[in-house]
Amino acid sequence: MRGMLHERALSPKGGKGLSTYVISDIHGALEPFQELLSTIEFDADSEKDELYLLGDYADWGKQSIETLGYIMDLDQSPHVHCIMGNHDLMFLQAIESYKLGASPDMNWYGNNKGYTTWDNYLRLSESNKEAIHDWLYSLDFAVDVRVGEKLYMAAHAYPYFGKRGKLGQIYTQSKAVWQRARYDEDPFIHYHGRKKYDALIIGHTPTAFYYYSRTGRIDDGAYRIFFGKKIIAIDCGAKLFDHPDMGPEYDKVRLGALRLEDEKCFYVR
Ligand SMILES: [Mn+2]
Repeated sequence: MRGMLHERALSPKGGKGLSTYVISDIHGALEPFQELLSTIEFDADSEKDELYLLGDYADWGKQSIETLGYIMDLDQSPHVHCIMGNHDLMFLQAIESYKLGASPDMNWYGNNKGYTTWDNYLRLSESNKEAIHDWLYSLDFAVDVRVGEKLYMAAHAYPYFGKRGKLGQIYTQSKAVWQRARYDEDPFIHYHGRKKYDALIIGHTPTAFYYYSRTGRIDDGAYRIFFGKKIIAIDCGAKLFDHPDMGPEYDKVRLGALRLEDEKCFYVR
């Protein structure tokens, strides 16, 4: 569902209560994603549940197009909110180029493992191609989420505050999907508006990077949700699920969900 501000009360005590979940960087891992949704007992038809997906739905994983289709269906619910990631923006740019008769950018296709996405996209019917284009085009770059007393901004990588003229918009949108926040930074330092954000919730960078930045070492638990002073990082490395060749980290990566009411973390692998 589109829209910029969502307000949630805190969960009432007892039972599951109101639950606001964030998940990011699914990267074509459809079955783990479905397993995670059943782990958190997410019900897209319930007033009690809200789900924020912070981008990078496709690429890396083998089931990229299937994952997109599944999430596009989920997004029909008013309780599901999808944000743009850098991979989603690269895919959208590839589609736009294709419409003009050009090839997709090799940096996406190769370096960023968009090839399964693109090869399978080309096999889709024209109406399914158009549906994916329109959905990608509709994605927001950030959303405010209020849960109890706390105000979060959820974005793929970095804050986005909307229009600042054409160039400013392109620049800040690009930052919102690409810029790697540091573990100890206040990403709102240059924001001079009236809102008081408690934290930025992001995907984009596997959390092991943040644990390593903070402590100088990586342990077996490095692929868990990271809580910094002003950032909460939730990409636990699921993009490697279909890449056992990518080294020793493969055994440790997970797909995580965070419930904002009580900061409880859920994982599948
Ligand atoms: Mn990303």
